[in-house]
Amino acid sequence: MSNRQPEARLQGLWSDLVPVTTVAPEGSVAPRGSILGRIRFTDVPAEAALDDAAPLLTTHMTNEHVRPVEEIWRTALPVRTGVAGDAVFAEDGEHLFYAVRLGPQPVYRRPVRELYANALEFAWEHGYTDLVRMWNLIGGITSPNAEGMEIYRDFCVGRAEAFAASADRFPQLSAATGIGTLSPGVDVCFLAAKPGRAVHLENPRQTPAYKYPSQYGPKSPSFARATFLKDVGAPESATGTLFVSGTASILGDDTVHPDSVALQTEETLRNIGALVGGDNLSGHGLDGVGYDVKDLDQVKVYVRDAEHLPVVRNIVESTLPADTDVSYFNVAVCRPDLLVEIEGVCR
Ligand code: 3EB
Repeated sequence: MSNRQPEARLQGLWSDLVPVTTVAPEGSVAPRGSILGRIRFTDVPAEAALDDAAPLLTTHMTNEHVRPVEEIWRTALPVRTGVAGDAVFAEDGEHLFYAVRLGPQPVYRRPVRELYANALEFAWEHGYTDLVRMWNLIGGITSPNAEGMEIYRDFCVGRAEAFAASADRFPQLSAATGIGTLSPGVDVCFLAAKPGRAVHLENPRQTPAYKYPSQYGPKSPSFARATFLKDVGAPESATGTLFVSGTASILGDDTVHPDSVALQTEETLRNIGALVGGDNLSGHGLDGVGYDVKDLDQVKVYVRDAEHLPVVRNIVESTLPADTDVSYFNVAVCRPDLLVEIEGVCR
């Protein structure tokens, strides 16, 4: 396997997390801001590390069917970076980016619980008590662990135990993605913020994941369908960024259209439309803000079977504007009957 640099960058993933002008002291940072964190989607995994003085998570999520890409989170504020155990982090006083890789395990439950406990403890200690967006990139997601339990279910147990143990500190779950990778092990990273800016959303078409019945696993997945992050210094205003979780062809708690990738893609886009629409946002106390599925950007599309890539691309490209940043990954989704999952950001 080669260790080459990504050939392509998701332009839209050069993201300013905060409105530059309102918070950056004049001339204190480079015009495009500092890097808070990077996620490199490439053909070999690596330990989370500081690279060029910025946190870098490297995950094995590309193969011959898709292009390597890099997601970059920027901020206009001065950044402090560091190492905490196996994890790397950066903070700017408003936001925290934290990234860590857990190598292959016979059973994930306990090491995942410890990873999450450490991560939540770190965020709490540094004052980043609003979780905003979490990514859980899981090798062999629908394969059995050493005890025969599906790795995603095994992962969910450890994560749920960590959240249960810190429920007094983190009573609210944030937007997240749980998706397959192409190497064993689990890559986790997240964005968190100082308190008072995050509003977590559910989807009117879907059962909250934390209420999924036990047929999907002994512990329900710990995430919300989206998180709205209000702009810094605008607690009353409805301006901000909406982080849309990995979304699939699920209605209620049921997978729908198990045999049609086209119908799954269309249902997923309808789910996102219902999630980001003004009715749903106002139902969560966010008045005067609402989006259309066409506003989704920094899009990641996960497709289980390589032969489905063309049909999924066609539907996504005919739904979203031509200048939308979309990246495709050929990885497994967390239920064997899910063929596609889509996430993104609305601004
Ligand atoms: C779903 O709706 C699809 O376990 O963190 C989506 C987003 C999914 C996040 C997670 C799982 C997760 O249940 C799977």
